[in-house]
Amino acid sequence: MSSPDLETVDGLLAAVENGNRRALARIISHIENGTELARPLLAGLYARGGRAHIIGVTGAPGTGKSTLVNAMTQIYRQRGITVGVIAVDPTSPFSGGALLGDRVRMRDLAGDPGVFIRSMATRGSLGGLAQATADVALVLDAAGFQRIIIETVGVGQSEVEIASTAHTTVVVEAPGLGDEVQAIKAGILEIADVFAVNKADREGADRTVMALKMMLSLGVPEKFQVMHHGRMLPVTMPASDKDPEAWTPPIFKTIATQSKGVTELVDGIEAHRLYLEQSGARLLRERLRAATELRMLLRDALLNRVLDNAATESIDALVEAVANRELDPYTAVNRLIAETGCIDS
Ligand SMILES: Nc1nc2c(ncn2[C@@H]2O[C@H](COP(=O)(O)OP(=O)(O)OP(=O)(O)O)[C@@H](O)[C@H]2O)c(=O)[nH]1
Ligand SMILES: [Mg+2]
Repeated sequence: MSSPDLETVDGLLAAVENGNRRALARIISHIENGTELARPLLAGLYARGGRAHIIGVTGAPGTGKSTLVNAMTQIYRQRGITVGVIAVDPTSPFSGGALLGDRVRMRDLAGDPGVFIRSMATRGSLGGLAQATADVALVLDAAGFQRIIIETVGVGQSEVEIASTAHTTVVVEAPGLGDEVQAIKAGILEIADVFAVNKADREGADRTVMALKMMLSLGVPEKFQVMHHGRMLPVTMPASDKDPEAWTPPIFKTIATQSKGVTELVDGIEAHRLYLEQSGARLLRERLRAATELRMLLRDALLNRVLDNAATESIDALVEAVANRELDPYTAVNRLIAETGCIDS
């Protein structure tokens, strides 16, 4: 077989479909660096995607997410299932201690062609970090990885954004980090499909489980609603999604460092995967994902078009006028849109 041409879009696409890891790494670099091949590559990959089950693993710093992802990956591999791992670190633009630690732990999995691990930080990309993560997940999906695990630290909006990329979101809690359940914020409960109470070898794990059960019985915001993942989206729901009782997030106690409870956790994730498929909820999530992604890209595209077409001086002048309160920002925006003629107003 002749060696594949990794300089062209077609060559890269063909190679990645055949499981060529160099092609995989190159495509991801194109996407991360936003090169001119990025868009045509993503366009070509899109039709090849849609098969992987995407699992988001989120939680407060230090709860054991990376250790857990490592243990989960090993269990999937024992079952013959291939896994792509994306570690998202929105806080550090450089490979900091946490990422370095991840690499050391992940070394157990190195050399296995059924595993691909990639760390991502805020870097130049077509969209923001959430979009870049979705794009890299698409590459791994098109490359044939059956499960894609995305680890992200639960800070600010990022967990919600990443969650809109995942089919199953695992929220990781750990006892003894202050209050009972640190991440009990409306946002994180809303996105959880499965809970892992990790560090169950530590005191207080049962209390954390109890606290979670309490929260769940008090009523998690209804799942699979139009407001799912905090976004109001214009979608019609399949009838089977209207039952909010259909899925109650299970809670698993785990000791990631000893791989205890992780088989049960993986089984819980797989049960959710089956639930999504059988109830039709997966289709709904795909629709939500598509709607979110379209809006995000549309917003960026229109913004760039207006900014590209507006004269720098007129933007500066408007900024100045708004800062001096001579003009309100709404009127300023309308003037910019009118001036550039990008959108009929
Ligand atoms: N006792 C105990 N320690 C654990 C367990 N799981 C992970 N740890 C330890 O907790 C520390 C943090 O683990 P990580 O897996 O890096 O946690 P993380 O959530 O990925 O951390 P960030 O990515 O920095 O947010 C490490 O020292 C782990 O060895 C566990 O089940 N029990
Ligand atoms: Mg980590």
